[in-house]
Amino acid sequence: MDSTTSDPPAAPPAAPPAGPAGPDASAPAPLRGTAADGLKIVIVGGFGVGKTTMVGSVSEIRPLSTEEVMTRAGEGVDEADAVPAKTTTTVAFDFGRITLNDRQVLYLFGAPGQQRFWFLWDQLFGGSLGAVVLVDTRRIEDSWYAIDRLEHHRMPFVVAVNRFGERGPSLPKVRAALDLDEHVPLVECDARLRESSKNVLIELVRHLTALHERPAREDAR
Ligand SMILES: Nc1nc2c(ncn2[C@@H]2O[C@H](COP(=O)(O)OP(=O)(O)O)[C@@H](O)[C@H]2O)c(=O)[nH]1
Ligand SMILES: [Mg+2]
Repeated sequence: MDSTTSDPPAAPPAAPPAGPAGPDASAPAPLRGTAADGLKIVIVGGFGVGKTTMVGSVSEIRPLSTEEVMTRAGEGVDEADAVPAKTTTTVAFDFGRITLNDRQVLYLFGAPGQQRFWFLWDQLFGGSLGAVVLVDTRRIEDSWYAIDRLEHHRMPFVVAVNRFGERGPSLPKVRAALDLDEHVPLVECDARLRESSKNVLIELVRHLTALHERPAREDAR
């Protein structure tokens, strides 16, 4: 993906502002003028599983989110009953950014979870390096569709269990319920926490690296 070429030219290199508590996501963090490679990662999973929360916690810019207040029009269409605390919903996608180094920038896209927006997913997958599937253990089956689409597109992914403060089933039980291949990483996370969300992304990058290196190892045999 070469999405950085359309940005205004020659913005002076600027480090993201960092306060005592680290980078402030609400402060402007201009894209470095040296940024050349835009790497894209998508975050998918069922409705209310924490996708918008994860993009928001880990992005260095205030995430662009097309969040709208839910209305009666969604009743009986979206599964709002399963997520009573949820008052807004993503109507297109969430967008966040993380600067990796002077040249490389990671773009995060959170896909809308409701079934009526699923047609957007296949386009969102185009040009992506890999994906994070978020799972709420109270509604594991809501993430089946995401895994099905990713396998269809042969897109590498990791699965992150967002616990919502509940103990829920163990990771091996979640793996069995999702019928996950043993090589697919499965990790715990709290999407509200920056460090935890960051760890999920690091797990995905490790997985991508391992997949990249595996054919070379097999050739060497
Ligand atoms: N307790 C708890 N609440 C969370 C967690 N992650 C998200 N939430 C809340 O769950 C609701 C749904 O999250 P949201 O990110 O909008 O879900 P999305 O539909 O996947 O984008 C919001 O009210 C969040 O504040 C979590 O790890 N623990
Ligand atoms: Mg959302």
